[in-house]
Amino acid sequence: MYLNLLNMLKYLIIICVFAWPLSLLAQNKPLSKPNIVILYVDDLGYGDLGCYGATQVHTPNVDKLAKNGLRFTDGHCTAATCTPSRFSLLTGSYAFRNEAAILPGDAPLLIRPGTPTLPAMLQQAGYNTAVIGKWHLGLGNGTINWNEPIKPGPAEVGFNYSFIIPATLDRVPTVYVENGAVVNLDPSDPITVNYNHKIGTDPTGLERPDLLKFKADTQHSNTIVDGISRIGYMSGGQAARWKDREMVDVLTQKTQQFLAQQKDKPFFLYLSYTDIHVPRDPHPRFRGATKMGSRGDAIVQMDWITGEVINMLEKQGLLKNTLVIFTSDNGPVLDDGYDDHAEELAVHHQSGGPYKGGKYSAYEAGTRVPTIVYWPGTVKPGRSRALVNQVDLFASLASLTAQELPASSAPDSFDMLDTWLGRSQRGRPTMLEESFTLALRWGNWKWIAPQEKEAPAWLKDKKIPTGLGKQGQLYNLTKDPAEQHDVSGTYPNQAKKMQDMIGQIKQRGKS
Ligand code: NG6
Ligand code: CA
Repeated sequence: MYLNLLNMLKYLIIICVFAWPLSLLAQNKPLSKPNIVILYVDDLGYGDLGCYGATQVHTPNVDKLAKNGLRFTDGHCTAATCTPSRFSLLTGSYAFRNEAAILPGDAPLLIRPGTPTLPAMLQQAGYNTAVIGKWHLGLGNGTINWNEPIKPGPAEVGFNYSFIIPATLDRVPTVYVENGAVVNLDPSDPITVNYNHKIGTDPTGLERPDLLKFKADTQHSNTIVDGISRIGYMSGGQAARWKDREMVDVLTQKTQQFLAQQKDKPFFLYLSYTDIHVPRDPHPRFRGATKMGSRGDAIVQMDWITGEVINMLEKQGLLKNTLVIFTSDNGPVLDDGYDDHAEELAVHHQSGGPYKGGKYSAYEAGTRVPTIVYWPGTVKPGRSRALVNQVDLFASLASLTAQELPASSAPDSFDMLDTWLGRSQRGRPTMLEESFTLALRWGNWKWIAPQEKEAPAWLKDKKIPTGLGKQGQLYNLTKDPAEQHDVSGTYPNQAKKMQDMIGQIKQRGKS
């Protein structure tokens, strides 16, 4: 009798031990492997959306995501420029560890194949992965032959499918690359690219300003493609060259194709918009959508494509099982090399919201960007003030999909899943902000490290406050969110402590 009871107890325990995780799994099933979509805008500032206070531009589609999702007010990309932020997003590592800086259009791949990456981790978790849009992380191993299969590239760092522009809208080669091959390449008209000297017979902006849609500064006055002079020289590939005004529809169509093919596996889509980076030449149907010229109209175009993607997910019945993260790669910039009147037309618009600086800047608007998480039925609508950073998406999404990260991977990425999904208000205790110097957030304290090096000459000509200086600066963002009053003189110990903390982050792996 006694033995029987013991046996029964044993079975009960066995049943419980096995059934409990199974029941958890069943409960969590829709949670553990949702589709994941990162909508990554180029150069969108904190104040550029209606849901973040803009009044001169209407962004109903993104505003809807914010209204029905979780809107962060202290969400950051890791750096105030593109390549470093993208490097961090995909590797979970601060960019300075790899000296990641803005790359030319013919630079080699910055992420070494074999490096643990967010898409590779998701592949491991059973996802089909894709990147569509701007890449700007380099391609190939050295000198790229654009007329042959181009690798390593997205495929070698974890993407099953890629349809990219290699660098930026303002850099050659101005072609799409699909799964490592230039789209529409005519072998009898091979592509050559050079970032040092002119090649081929295409006119440059300096030679033929009369051919230009808008004037440009010297750096942006090399080969003219589609009426716009670019950075760098290019010859050949006439049939392959993109048309700026058609790009939004090309990217929408590619996204549609990718989504339509998804059936059995969960998918990860990194949709990397080319808006609202310069040169801003939106489709004519968006022209005049705002009174802010092409920068405002590009924001409306960006809002449109966002709405299209959400509609596609809805039509396919995927919304409830798709985690959408909408954010930007760096803060805003108005004049970035082309004479598109962005500055003079933005008189009533604060592209950085209440924050100082913008793209290239160590001040808050350099990295504090719109950040919205949308997952109907799972993420409760609301607002979060927690300090979050894109570098944590790697570890957080690994946690969501139950993947173990090897100790050596994603050294700066922390599992902040509960915060990203709004289940917790706990933010990062500390966080680096990378620009031409390093800054550290520690709660609401902000320290901008002293920097001996000066800003590049082209940046000095702009009105952007970079935050660079031989003296460090300390701000209390609770009292002074716009970083107007440097209090390092009043709190020298705090300043020293934070400078030391930057030193420690540089030394150690995990920060
Ligand atoms: C800068 C370019 C700027 C932009 C930026 C990269 C000059 C003078 N300025 O060097 O126009 O292309 O690089 O932007 O060349 S990012 O968003 O990709 O980081
Ligand atoms: Ca950018």
